[in-house]
Amino acid sequence: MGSFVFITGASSGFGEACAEIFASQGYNLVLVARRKDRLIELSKRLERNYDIEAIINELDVRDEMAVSKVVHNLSDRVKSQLQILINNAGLAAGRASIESGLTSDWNQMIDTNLKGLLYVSQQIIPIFKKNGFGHIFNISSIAGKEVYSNGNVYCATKHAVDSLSKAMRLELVEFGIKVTNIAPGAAETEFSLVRFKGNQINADSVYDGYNPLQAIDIAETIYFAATRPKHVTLNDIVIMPTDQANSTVFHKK
Ligand code: NDP
Ligand code: 8X3
Repeated sequence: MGSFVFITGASSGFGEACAEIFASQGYNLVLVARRKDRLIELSKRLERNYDIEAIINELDVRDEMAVSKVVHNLSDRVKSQLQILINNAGLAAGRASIESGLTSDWNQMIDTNLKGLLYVSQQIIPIFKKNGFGHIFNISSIAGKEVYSNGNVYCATKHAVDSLSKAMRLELVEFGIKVTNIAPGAAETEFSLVRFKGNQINADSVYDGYNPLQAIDIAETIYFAATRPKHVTLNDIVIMPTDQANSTVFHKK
């Protein structure tokens, strides 16, 4: 097939699951994240199991120059076959009121979820334009549709991702580039462990008493959207656990 998929935050959760599903269907990969050891392990496994090419780069998406360098250093062959960008790298840091929140947490979320997504997109969009096709997936959240208590800055970054998806659609429609915004509800990944800074008990309690989404559910949804006919784009997908009604109402047993 030859097509390449560029995935940010490929070292765990949704990004890793996307890498697996696209590899299993014969796509080649460019995988970036900060934890290089995980990328090495993942790329070796996927190349062995699916006979695909997986290029890895240790990358902090907050580093504008490093983002530019990683994309610049892709070969012309890879660039010409790059078809899909999954802007997935992101996190919540803490869950606190504005009065008591840590500004370092705010900076990390804004710099990663918002500015990092912009830096990567700015580098990839010209490649898609040159290729005459491309599909951008922006991972927002139900937190990008609704605001919940003490979610302030995380919700704001995800609302911003939702807005940027709309903005990209306006800018890219004339180039045949698709933009899909994905807004998942609660999914059991490393997300809560990161949010609660390694506190496993607090992280586990987020998923107590109901059946959350798994990373594979998001990956399958992205794969489905990526494989629609050329004239069809799924613009905005809200995907929830059946046990979750909105960002705060869960059916717990
Ligand atoms: P994980 O914590 O499992 O994965 C997050 C990924 O983002 C990791 O691969 C991590 O890699 C990467 N990442 C974080 N910061 C950076 C950075 N500065 N530079 C590069 N990569 C970075 O969580 P999820 O898979 O759940 O999260 C993926 C996305 O989905 C996030 O944007 C999250 O906000 C969003 N989301 C999650 C939901 C959930 O309930 N789980 C629901 C809705 C949206 P590394 O640490 O190696 O850099
Ligand atoms: C992750 C889902 O509801 O914890 O974006 O913000 S939520």
